[in-house]
Amino acid sequence: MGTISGTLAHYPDACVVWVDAHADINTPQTTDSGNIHGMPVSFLLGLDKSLSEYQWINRYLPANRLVYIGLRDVDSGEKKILRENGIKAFSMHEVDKFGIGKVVEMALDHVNPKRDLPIHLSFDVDGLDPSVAPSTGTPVRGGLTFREGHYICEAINETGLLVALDIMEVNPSLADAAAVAQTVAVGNSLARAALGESLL
Ligand SMILES: [Mn+2]
Repeated sequence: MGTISGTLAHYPDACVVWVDAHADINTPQTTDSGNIHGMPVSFLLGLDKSLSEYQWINRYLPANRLVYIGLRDVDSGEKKILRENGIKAFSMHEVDKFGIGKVVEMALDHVNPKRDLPIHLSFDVDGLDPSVAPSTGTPVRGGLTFREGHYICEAINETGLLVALDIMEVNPSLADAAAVAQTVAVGNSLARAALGESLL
């Protein structure tokens, strides 16, 4: 919420590419768990303004400037919110069906059709498969491969439009030391790819 609000303050026309196993778009009304960490997108879009703690959010992201990649654990209330607000989402089903190259192209065609808007990339490492990024709080099997995750970052770098990057949910207090080192290394590697490191 903080970083995307900051991006919108500086770049009011920015779009957001949100890579995650989860949609994080519950509202205080739809949530089953009560976890605020499952709600930030609903506050950023202004779908729920009931919590006084978040009334500092005063610029809302239009629903058509958000796109998800990698979803595979979405609550029923969240599915309804996505449908009702016309929010574009590419789940792992679409990644399997079309391949990651096509999915990134379709995602950018939706939020950034003329390739002229600033891009905020929010990359939750649980978008990756838990075998790739194990040290995270809410792992979900069946996620992006190491290369699929990097491809997203590389392709967004190639647009020349990246203005902000979040690498989210790396939690070094979870899992054993080797798994922590692996997850931190993957997070660093994703950041380098987003900032322009290429294979050749
Ligand atoms: Mn997540």
